[in-house]
Amino acid sequence: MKKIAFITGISGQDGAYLADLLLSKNYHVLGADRRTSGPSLWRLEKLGIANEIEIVDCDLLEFSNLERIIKKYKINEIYNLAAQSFVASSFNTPIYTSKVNSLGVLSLLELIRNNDREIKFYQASTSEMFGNIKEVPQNENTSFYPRSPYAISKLYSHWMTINYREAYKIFACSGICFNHESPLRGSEFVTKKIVQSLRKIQLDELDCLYLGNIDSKRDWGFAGDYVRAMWLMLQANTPDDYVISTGKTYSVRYFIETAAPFFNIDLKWEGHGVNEIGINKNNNKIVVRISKKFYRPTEVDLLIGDSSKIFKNLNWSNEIDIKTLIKIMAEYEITGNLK
Ligand code: NAP
Ligand code: G4F
Repeated sequence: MKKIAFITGISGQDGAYLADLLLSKNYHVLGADRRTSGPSLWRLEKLGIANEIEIVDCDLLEFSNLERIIKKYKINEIYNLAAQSFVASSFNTPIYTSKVNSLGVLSLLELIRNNDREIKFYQASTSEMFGNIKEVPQNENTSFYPRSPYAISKLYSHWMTINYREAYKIFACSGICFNHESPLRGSEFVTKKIVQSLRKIQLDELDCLYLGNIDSKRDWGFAGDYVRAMWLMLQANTPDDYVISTGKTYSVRYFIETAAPFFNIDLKWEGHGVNEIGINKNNNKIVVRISKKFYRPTEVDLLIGDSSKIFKNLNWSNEIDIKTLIKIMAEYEITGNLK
């Protein structure tokens, strides 16, 4: 009998890579997709797996459809990846963000508690919970100081996951993932925005890339590596929480500088703060400008993870480093090919 995995957020970046991994391990994959006015399964199509997944109509805010799914299928593992995941948006939609990212998770945990406590549960937690960091690098014991409605909503569900594990002995795990990217990353996130815009500049379809704080630093890994960690967590002997990261950190500025040459752009910087500009030395055109519009009311300046616990317990480490990640993302913009 095939194991059944239920993935919420199947239409997102991680949902697609995780589905691909689980199919390769012979799971029956049930993917939750909510109704949207446009096509939502393009990532699964890009990976060539759209027809291998059973899609179920499901919004995390609709308890009744979650309940129908849990009662209908004999689910072995739930990977809760669905979220309003864009930090910047959460400042404008704090109530909506909290409903999906906090109460949506609680609904799933309640359904497991009341229907089938054998179901294993993965919660997509985030390094954003460290926020105004209290130590460098951040590990599972570092205290949290969230700096956005998004991070606060995720902290709620992180603790709820731990509470259901301790109170009801549910196999519930929280993966504290640091930023992970890929060619299938959403266009609103900075890495994808950079490579997409640089490609358009190269093709004369865009004059200039507008960014916010280019000096913030992130621990960027590859999504394909991170979904492997999620799966490993649910195969362990005991449920636990893990930091998933590369242990290296780079600025947004570094990301742009490293990506630019793939698009025949040779960058130099002039000016400071909001007046800083990035000039293409090849033609003296301004290709990067700073816009206050992309600053956040409260920023997370630096993230860098320590994943020694998951390396020691589950033998996980990342395989793709930052330079390879940038290369993969840049080449995808040019060729449109994933593999
Ligand atoms: P993503 O690409 O933004 O995908 C989010 C998914 O959630 C989409 O499939 C989206 O569906 C779905 N969703 C949003 N609201 C929903 C709702 N009310 N009901 C059902 N589905 C809903 O995010 P990702 O990068 O794959 O990240 C996956 C998870 O990991 C998220 O929970 C994110 O917060 C967390 N995380 C991500 C990172 C990272 O660096 N990528 C790091 C740490 C944690 P639509 O397509 O319909 O919008
Ligand atoms: O790419 P970002 O929007 O990712 P952020 O905010 O770090 O959040 C991502 O990673 C989290 C894990 O740490 C996830 F939980 C979350 O769901 C999401 O996947 O921004 C990265 C950095 C920020 O410091 C931001 O201020 O880039 C800076 N930035 C500068 N200019 C920009 C821009 N970010 C975006 N999105 N757009 C800009 O124009």
